[in-house]
Amino acid sequence: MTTELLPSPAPVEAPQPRPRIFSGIQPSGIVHLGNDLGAIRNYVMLQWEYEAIYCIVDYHALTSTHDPAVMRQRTREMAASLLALGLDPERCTLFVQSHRPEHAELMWLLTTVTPVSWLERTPTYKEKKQNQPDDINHGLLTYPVLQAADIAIYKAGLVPVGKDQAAHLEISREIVRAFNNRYGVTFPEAEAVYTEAPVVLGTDGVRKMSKSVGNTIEILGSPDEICKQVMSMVTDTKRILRTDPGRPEVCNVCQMHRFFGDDWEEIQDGERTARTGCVDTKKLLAARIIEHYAPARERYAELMAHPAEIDGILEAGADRLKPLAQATMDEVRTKMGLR
Ligand code: AQP
Repeated sequence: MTTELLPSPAPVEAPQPRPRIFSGIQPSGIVHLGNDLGAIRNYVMLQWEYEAIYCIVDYHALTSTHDPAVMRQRTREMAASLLALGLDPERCTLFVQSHRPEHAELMWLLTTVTPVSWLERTPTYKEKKQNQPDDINHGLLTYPVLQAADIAIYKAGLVPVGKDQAAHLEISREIVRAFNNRYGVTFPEAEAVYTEAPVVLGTDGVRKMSKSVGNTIEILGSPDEICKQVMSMVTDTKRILRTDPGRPEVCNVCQMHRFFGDDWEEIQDGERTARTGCVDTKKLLAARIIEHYAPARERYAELMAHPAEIDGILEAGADRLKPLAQATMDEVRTKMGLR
């Protein structure tokens, strides 16, 4: 009788931790199409593959929102918007920046490795100086250091954002590099992750869609509001008559159709051959945006009717992050000679 050797059991592999990502969004109340196509779609998708941490950055918003009641309301609205658009608190951690005060402490420590000249050259700082000349507070200048701290405190390696954040993220990388050089490697230099629409143009068809410019399409607004905003969109400025052939490659309306339906080629062709007019293309886009976001709009209304549920999710998120944030702070304080 031969004795057969049993095959040795395959080594049991420990489950690999999912790589960590982080992103922040300001509690601005409204969510526009640029936020969704440029960033939130990635938040939703990446929560399945990554350990995803998403933060409503109220400390940042204090640089321009000064009414406490407005701040509270907008924070809740932003949380409800993100949840309505698909963030799942079972798959990701959603929390409010000020609920984890370690962000502010790390920011202070990082300011000590950050030359002021880096901050003064930030494009958004220069922009804000023009947009709110009567309120150039120090927070506007140090905004990128707080952003660096937001990402670094969780040692996130990837940051889903829109392209408008590229310069900020580059400064974040420089800041953590400066820290690592001085105190030893502590933080990863996080990389941006972009969607297929890293820059969504506003209804003017020229500038980035942005609340402060007032060229937004508010996706969770009423169908009437969405319709009005879409119908105000600037199309191909060289197409004067209905019979003029259009240039879909420069028409913002046509470009947006790419994300709402699988007949983009046909829509482009219709415009190119003047088979369809700009008004037709806009009406169709408005209808599709309204339809696409209808379930999110419904969910948003439900959530806003149950504020305690929203607050519970945010609180649980901040609690879950406490050990991680505190471990980083312990390490940083030790490395900097603070203990
Ligand atoms: N137009 C856009 N195209 C692509 N991505 C965009 N994002 C914002 N606008 C566009 C991305 O959305 C995320 C949240 O950004 P934020 O917190 O800066 O959002 P916001 O305040 O709503 O952006 P605005 O409208 O541009 O604000 P203001 O006018 O106040 O400065 C980020 O990942 C951002 O890249």
